[in-house]
Amino acid sequence: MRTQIVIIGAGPAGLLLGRLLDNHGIETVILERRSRDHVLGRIRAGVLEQGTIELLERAGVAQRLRREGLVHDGVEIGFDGERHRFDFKALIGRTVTVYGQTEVTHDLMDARDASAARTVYEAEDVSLQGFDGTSPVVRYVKDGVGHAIGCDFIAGCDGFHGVSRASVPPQAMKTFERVYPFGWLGVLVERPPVSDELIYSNHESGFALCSMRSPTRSRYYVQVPAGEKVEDWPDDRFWEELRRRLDREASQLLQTGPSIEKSIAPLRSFVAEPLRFGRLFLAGDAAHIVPPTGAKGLNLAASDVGMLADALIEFYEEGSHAGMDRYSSRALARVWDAERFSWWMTSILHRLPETDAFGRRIQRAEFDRLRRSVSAASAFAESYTGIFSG
Ligand code: FAS
Ligand code: PHB
Repeated sequence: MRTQIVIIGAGPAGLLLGRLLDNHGIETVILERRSRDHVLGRIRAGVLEQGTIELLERAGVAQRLRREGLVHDGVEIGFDGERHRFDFKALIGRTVTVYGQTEVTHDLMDARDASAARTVYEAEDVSLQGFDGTSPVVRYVKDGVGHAIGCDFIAGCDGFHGVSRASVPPQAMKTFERVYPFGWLGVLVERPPVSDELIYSNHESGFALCSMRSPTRSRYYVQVPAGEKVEDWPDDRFWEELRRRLDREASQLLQTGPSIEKSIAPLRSFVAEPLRFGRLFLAGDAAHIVPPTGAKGLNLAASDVGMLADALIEFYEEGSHAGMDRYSSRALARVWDAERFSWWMTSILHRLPETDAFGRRIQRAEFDRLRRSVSAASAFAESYTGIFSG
């Protein structure tokens, strides 16, 4: 079998890349290790930047997002019982939209299913060969039968634990990593959110986040030590800890209920360089990971995909290699900007081992500076809403 581009992974990065290329008549095959339902069952990101929405519109999958997405003009940050609202619209004229990654994935899957493009779910033992030459081959097993697909290029969109980055010879890649000694315990609950906008809270017991998926469905997180197990966190314990970490008003308005999903996400900062190895390109979590504090993970994946799609379209339509040659450096500039912001936001909002009395005063000073300085608040608004000056 042969195609133009094999995309590994049917998460948001792989599906969005497939759509953007499909719209230019470029043939792709997506190989996904899990079932469609398993991919849709993951509860991940919740906040979309304007740039991501523009890409989804370009991909022709933003209709439901436009109807159901919740446009937010700002967010609130709480510190030891106080809360301050950052009005992005007033500060820099931009907004963000709350629309779950699950819904983005659903919309992309539905569009792909309605097209002639091929997706193989539950593709096992995916392996990559020949991407350092001119005729890459991707092999996989489906229902016990081995298959091989010859292609022009491979897009590794298979997440942090995928096979693509692992297929690159270690000496050809540099990695940069910081693993945080805590994770986020997240709960989904069929209750109205505690506030119309997100509340990021720094409490001496630890970080908490109040988010949502719709006017009737909320998403909450509390920071927990690394190694914690979901089974050690019955709902009552979760609600008690979340209440403790919120200001009085939010704590009183909080509507609790039975969790419909509960999971713990580890936090790390990670970047692999470069993002191109011959005819293999990495995009999304396959190439980098950010702590979710800055709501960048999904948006960064979309940003990579937009750049990679433009480069591949330019190659097929104009025969130019310029975009492909520039992809890694262009994408990495945006990646490191998001890594910096996500690390900074994580460091000012979480209880870190080094958050001694001095560290806590520094966190307080950061909060006060954000509240008092329009330029500091505007810089925060630019990073959070995804303005990249690269
Ligand atoms: P994904 O990991 O979403 O998709 C990769 C796909 O490749 C998966 O479907 C996987 O099954 C498949 N795959 C893996 N190995 C394969 C193989 N060998 N063969 C074939 N397929 C293979 N970001 C936020 O902004 N906010 C959040 O709150 C947030 N929470 C998160 C919680 C968790 C537990 C995780 C892991 C990430 C979270 N993220 C969050 C980040 C997340 O949203 C990612 O940035 C986003 O999923 C990136 O999309 P992809 O790059 O497509 O990777
Ligand atoms: C979410 O709604 O899941 C969410 C929102 C903002 C973040 C992280 C997660 O920074």
